[in-house]
Amino acid sequence: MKTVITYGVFDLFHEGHENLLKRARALGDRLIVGVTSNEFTRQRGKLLLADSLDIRMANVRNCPYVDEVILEDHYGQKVEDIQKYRADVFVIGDDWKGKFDYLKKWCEVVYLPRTPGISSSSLRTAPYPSISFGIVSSGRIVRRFLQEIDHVHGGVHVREIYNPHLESARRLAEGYPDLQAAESYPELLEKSDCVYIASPHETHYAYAKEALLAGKHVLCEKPLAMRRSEAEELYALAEERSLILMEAVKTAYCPGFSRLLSIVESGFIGEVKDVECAFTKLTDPQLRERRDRDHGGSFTELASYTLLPVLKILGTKDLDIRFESLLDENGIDLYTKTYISNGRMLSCGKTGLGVKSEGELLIAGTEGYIRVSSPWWKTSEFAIHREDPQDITSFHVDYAGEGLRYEIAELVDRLQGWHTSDYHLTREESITMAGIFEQYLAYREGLRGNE
Ligand code: C2G
Repeated sequence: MKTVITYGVFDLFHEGHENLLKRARALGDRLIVGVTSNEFTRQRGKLLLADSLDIRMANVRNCPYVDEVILEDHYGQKVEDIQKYRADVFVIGDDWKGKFDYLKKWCEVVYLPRTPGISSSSLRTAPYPSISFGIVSSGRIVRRFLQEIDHVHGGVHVREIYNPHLESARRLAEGYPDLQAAESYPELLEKSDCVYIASPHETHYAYAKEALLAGKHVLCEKPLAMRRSEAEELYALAEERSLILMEAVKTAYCPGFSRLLSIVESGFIGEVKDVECAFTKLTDPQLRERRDRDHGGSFTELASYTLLPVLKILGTKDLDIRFESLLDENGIDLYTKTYISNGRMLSCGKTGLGVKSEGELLIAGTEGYIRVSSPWWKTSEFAIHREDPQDITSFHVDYAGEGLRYEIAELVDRLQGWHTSDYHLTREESITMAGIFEQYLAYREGLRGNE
């Protein structure tokens, strides 16, 4: 009996997949198909999936040429499976030509021609064939965004960029053949489905509001707004118009952070009692965030990150909030500690600009603690510790590139309608953050008054 094995994601199962499986089965007497898990698919760089794993496996199982379906969830598994299932032939489409030659040590390797004209990617973009992003601002983050969006293969393109300093947008656009500098914000809105707002903090609210009023989806850099009422208004506008509004706190959308939260929720460390985290940076004192007396400082710059695990774990209700800041001679906070408690759990988030500390996140519970290694906001390595110092369970989840690809992928997922929940960063969490920014700015004003 000749066993054939093949692997694939099989998202939106289509005739290309079926043809491949038919020809694979014809090479032997039994066909085993490995369907790649969501997490492993993502780890291999494909961020968008329309179908759940259950549906993808069921579609493959229902295909008449398939005898057995297995799950593929890690690198190196093919080598194990070929030996375990005594596979004689490994088959894959010729888009992978040469990539699996190392398997020839164990079995025959066959690359079959792909069926032309059809792919999961082209089907995935069908509901929203092409999503045009317009970017507001041309600061440091924009180049990163342009690199990261290339990793989200869902028909997303950046076409327009706008900066009130038109010259600066033009200069940036020159480096990218598909990018145009818009002459005005309304022009950018008119030509885009969706805007990414990465302008200075204090301008976010106005840009986001104008975009929503013009019927455009919004991905807005943090902080979305500096007042609770502004954030509430923006989410209400988005809801009325069935538009997506997302605050780009990138940690919220990265796979490692989601895994961490799920582990906390599942009671691995018992009841959580404390959350401590820090995000500090040594930056050039000439930068905007060190000079802008009204909107600069460590809190406005970095607290969106430190507030994230706190609100995720403590929730948004009945919070008691207290701040302690050290201001520089311009009245800008160089270092701030934010203490938030809800009567059952405590927390402390530290932000610093020009002050450096360890960028760790520690979550203490009644049965142990979780330590997320620095930089915790790019969540990748974390470990669960218990009373016995030898008792450590470690986790590693990939964090790819600059991490912005995860929030972009989430936006595309939601635009395409594959995923409708905002659980990674809820409206309530985002609004609560805006309220805490408002409270902080009032606290800092008070401190300045005392000087
Ligand atoms: N395929 C094909 N013709 C198409 C589209 C896909 O023959 N028009 C083949 C692919 O070459 C692959 C299989 O169908 O052999 C599954 O394709 P995908 O779902 O795109 O999965 P892929 O990314 O190739 O996953 O670990 C291996 C991977 O999981 C392979």
